[in-house]
Amino acid sequence: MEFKVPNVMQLAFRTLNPFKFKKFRNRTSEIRNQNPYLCPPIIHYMSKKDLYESPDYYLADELLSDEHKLIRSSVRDWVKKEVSPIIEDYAQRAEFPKQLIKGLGEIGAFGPTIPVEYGGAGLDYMAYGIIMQEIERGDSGIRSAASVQGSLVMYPIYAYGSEEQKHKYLPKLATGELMGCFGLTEPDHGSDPGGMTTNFKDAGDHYILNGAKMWISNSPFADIAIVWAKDESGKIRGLIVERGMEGFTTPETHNKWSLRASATGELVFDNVKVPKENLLPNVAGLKGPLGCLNQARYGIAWGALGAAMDCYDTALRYSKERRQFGKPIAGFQLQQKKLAEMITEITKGQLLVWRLGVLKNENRATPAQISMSKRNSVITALNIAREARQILGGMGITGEYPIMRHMMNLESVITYEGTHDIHLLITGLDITGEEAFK
Ligand code: TGC
Ligand code: FAD
Repeated sequence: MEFKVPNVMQLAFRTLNPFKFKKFRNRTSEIRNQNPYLCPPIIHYMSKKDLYESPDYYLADELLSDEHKLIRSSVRDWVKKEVSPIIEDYAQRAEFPKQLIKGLGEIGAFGPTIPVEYGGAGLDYMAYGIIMQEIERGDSGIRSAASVQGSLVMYPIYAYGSEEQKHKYLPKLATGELMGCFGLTEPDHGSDPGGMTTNFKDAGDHYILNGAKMWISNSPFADIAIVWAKDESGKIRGLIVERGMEGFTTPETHNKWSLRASATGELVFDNVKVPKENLLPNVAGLKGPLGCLNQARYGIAWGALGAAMDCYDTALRYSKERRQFGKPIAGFQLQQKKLAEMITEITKGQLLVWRLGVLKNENRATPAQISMSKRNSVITALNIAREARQILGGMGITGEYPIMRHMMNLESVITYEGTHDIHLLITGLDITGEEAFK
């Protein structure tokens, strides 16, 4: 059920002062008594209005071009208009808002860096990061859908696919006419995807695919899946599997407390006949899927900071408005410590991802640098969400504000695309030369 704020309410908030507020409250109580749906408690209106302003303590905006700022403001406007008003309801109902797909395509969120000739937006990596940041500011689940589509479905087709595959799939994926998912993780192989058992055999004019993938974002509604499986020699290869192929099913995973507005499921292959032209010809080995993860992890490094900034912005505004013991709680040292530490960590994170964007544009960002940023942004966001929730007191646990939703989402973000531990071990390996995974 989409929530609509009646115009009269919006007007009232624009002109809020203590006198009008009192009159307004009395009037809303009256209306609420007559029709609770039309006028739920007043706090609902206050929180549903998306007042977000991004913090920029070190004037990092000066590091962005006018084009980057324009992209940011249009994506931000889109999120405020299309995502913020509905996302809480969809998260509560554990449903992906499919009506956003078309708009995500229109704002360039699907394959921002894919060249225009294949239907992508042809933007640079800074723009890609900014788009992910603005979308995840709205919700990590919506950013997930975009990350998977752009970095984990379009990117492998673009980087490892044949010209026919690129022309067949990329333009439709860029608009959202086709949606995709990425199958790497298996029930018994998560952090260690090299141990996968999903496999395919040569059966003359096609392959026969068997196995199962688990925890797959977008799987329940995806039209195609990029599936990583071992060939008869044990080499990992990528296959494009299409919905409707006999023996291919995508059961949905239920009962998630996290990423509730993102659809997650399995991919099950029972003797699926895959045409030979659906093999990605230009990559073999674990570096295929890991190369895609570099793209997606880069987007998360920016995206998670978006969630952090939303939590900070919400908590800062609330702390100035909420009064206890006769003054705003922003005036208490304990709350200032929380807020000051939040803005410090956000500022550090902003500078880190900006520099990573420069390196990525120059094709100099290493996978280990991307790991460091993904890990740093996600733990920063999770810590900020936890502290911000406390600043809101009891209100912080409700869906009236975005913080608890962000916090629960981030529990997935810290696990997928490589866990917090795995990224630390990647940094450890990079600086010592000693592998500590095995
Ligand atoms: P290892 O022996 O180190 O490497 C095997 C081959 O891969 C190469 N390689 C990479 N290539 C490109 N990018 C990277 N980041 C790479 N890391 C390694 C490596 O050079 C080697 O190449 P070659 O030519 O010598 O064969 O592999 P390992 O088995 O020891 O594993 C290393 C480890 C643990 C770091 C890796 O497996 C890993 O990253 N594990 C985490 C798994 C993971 O991140 N899964 C994510 C699944 S997808 C997902 O979560 C999507 S969520 C999407 C959403 O909703 O937003
Ligand atoms: P495990 O690998 O079993 O890890 C369990 C714990 O052990 C973790 O704390 C981990 O850090 C630790 N650990 C593991 N190995 C080591 C080690 N060597 N040293 C120290 N500690 C270690 N996958 C996809 O392929 N496609 C998707 O679209 C996708 N979407 C997802 C969406 C959601 C909501 C979630 C939750 C997951 C998704 N994943 C997806 C899977 C995700 O990538 C895996 O969950 C993740 O890689 C971790 O694997 P695991 O859950 O099996 O945990």
